Amino acid sequence: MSRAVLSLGSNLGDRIANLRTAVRLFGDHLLMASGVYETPPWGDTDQPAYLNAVLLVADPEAGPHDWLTRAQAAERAADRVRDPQRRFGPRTLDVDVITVWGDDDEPVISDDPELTLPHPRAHLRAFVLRPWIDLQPYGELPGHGWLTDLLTNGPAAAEVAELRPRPDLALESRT
Ligand code: PH2
Ligand code: MG
Ligand code: MG
Repeated sequence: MSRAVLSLGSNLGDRIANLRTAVRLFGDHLLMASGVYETPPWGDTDQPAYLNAVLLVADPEAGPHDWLTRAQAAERAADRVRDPQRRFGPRTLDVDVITVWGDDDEPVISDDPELTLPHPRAHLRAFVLRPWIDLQPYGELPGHGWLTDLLTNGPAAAEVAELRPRPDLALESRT
């Protein structure tokens, strides 16, 4: 069994439709979808606000790289165009693999430059941690500790207040 936490983000085009494209493509592998949050742009701040959410997915057959392949397929389905000059720039859909648990239920730790696990910047990003804790109140970011501690004392804590829940925009959930 492999489970994963995926982060979704969109700040171009029909943002909620782009997030829903990802949800649809994960289909039967989707366990839960978080609430949707409107978030100020992080990193490269000269771009529109994002919608962000987090998915919990599972597939007995999938290895860590399968989640990456599926994430990239979802980005293509939303017509993502990459700008090599602007690593943190605007996009129709970004799907990042945040953490993966393997057959033994242990988190996968990897410094593979194509897929570093857990995601090397997740602990800095309120727009990842806040939706994630919707799904796993006792969740832990491997190597960084409890989500609840990260959200109150970690480097992302100051930004949590800037996130705006969008209960008017829901993603599907199978639970
Ligand atoms: N993604 C980025 C850069 N900045 N800011 C927010 N609020 N949400 C994102 O998903 C995001 C970002 C590049 O991956
Ligand atoms: Mg990203
Ligand atoms: Mg990405």
